[in-house]
Amino acid sequence: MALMEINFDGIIGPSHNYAGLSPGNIAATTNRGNPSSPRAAALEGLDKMRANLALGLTQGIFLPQPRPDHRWLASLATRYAEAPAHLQAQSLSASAMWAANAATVSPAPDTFDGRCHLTPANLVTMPHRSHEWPFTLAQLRLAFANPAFSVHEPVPAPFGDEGAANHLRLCPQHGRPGLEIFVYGISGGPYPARQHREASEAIARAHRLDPANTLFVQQSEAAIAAGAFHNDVVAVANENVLFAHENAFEDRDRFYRDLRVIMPDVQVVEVPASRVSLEAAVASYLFNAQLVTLPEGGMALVLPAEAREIPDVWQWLQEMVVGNGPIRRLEVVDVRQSMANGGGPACLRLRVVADPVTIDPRFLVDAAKLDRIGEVVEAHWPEAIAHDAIADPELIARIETAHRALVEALDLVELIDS
Ligand code: SUG
Repeated sequence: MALMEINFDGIIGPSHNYAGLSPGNIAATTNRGNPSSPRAAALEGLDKMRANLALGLTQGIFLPQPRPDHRWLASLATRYAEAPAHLQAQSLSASAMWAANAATVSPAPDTFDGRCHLTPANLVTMPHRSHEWPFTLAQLRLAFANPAFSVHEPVPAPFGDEGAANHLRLCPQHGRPGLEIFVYGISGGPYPARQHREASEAIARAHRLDPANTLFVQQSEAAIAAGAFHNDVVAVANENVLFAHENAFEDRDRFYRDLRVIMPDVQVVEVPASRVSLEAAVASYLFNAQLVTLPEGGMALVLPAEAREIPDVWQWLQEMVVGNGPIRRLEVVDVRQSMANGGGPACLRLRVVADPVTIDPRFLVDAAKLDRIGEVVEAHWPEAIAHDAIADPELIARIETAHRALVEALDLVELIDS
């Protein structure tokens, strides 16, 4: 088995818009009501995937979800045209683009049965995200149908689970056994803590993880209150490196102590609050970077362009790459349309460690396939969505036609007609 890390990016759907649906997500609430550019958003996402392919990384995709979600509206005894405005917005959101919230993934080397386990996130805290999981589950079952994988049902409500965005894995190499860290919230000032410890514990049990190599760590309340609604806004890990803000965890000293007992050679690259405040970390999304191992060796940090625009952040990063640490390269990508809803480069991808031959090839991409997807986007995705346009039946018809065109181009019709 040639196990490697594969990043699955959510293709940004044709209904991408700014509805301000996530309290505690400062970018999303601040940009509420602004016009969106779904076409530009999707093209930015494709360019990010192209940049990762150019680094020599293996890339996968997830389909956008059919929107509006008529099944969800029917379960609420309404239909799109008659639904109140907030239900229209919640049923139309393209939020499944943030694939880091699709599922929690435990690679095969970490599990007792030697299979790679995936549990779709229930996302119950935010109404617009709470109806993503059925389609996500169907998509995971199709992409990972091979017996090398075990795909679970989501954890039941009321225990909130937001998937890989609150999960860190440290290991000597991706294909070797690792330490899995589940980060949960208890409270965050006025904002909800979206990841509940009970959900994380249920997933660790279902994934048959070794309790000796599993940690449950509380996210700091200050981080949630500053707008880090997911832990991946303040920390990211790759192989033996943890890159985190000093104030990411509630009891940092204890966490680092426990970490070093299990993994003595862990390298913690910590950004002190005296250099980059939590607020600057949230505004720049410097931790919402993809920390990746390059095929030629060494690690790169794939950062959003916003990180270059905040002087304290960029200065710190410049000093870090010329220092003696494990992260030696910075790659900047432009995902502004997603960023304006609080989703950076790392939010847009789900990492899976697997042998690519065990994955349905329709979910893997090369440059040529990205070009084909780009053509569908150019031809069908709305150029703009104004805030007050979401009630317009013509726009909805256009969104649905665009989605269908992509599903057909990717030969995945069985997924929406099931
Ligand atoms: O759940 N934004 C998403 C952003 C998710 C980012 N993901 C990670 N950090 N992994 C959220 O808050 C905003 C949609 C709107 O308001 O229209 C939104 O859902």
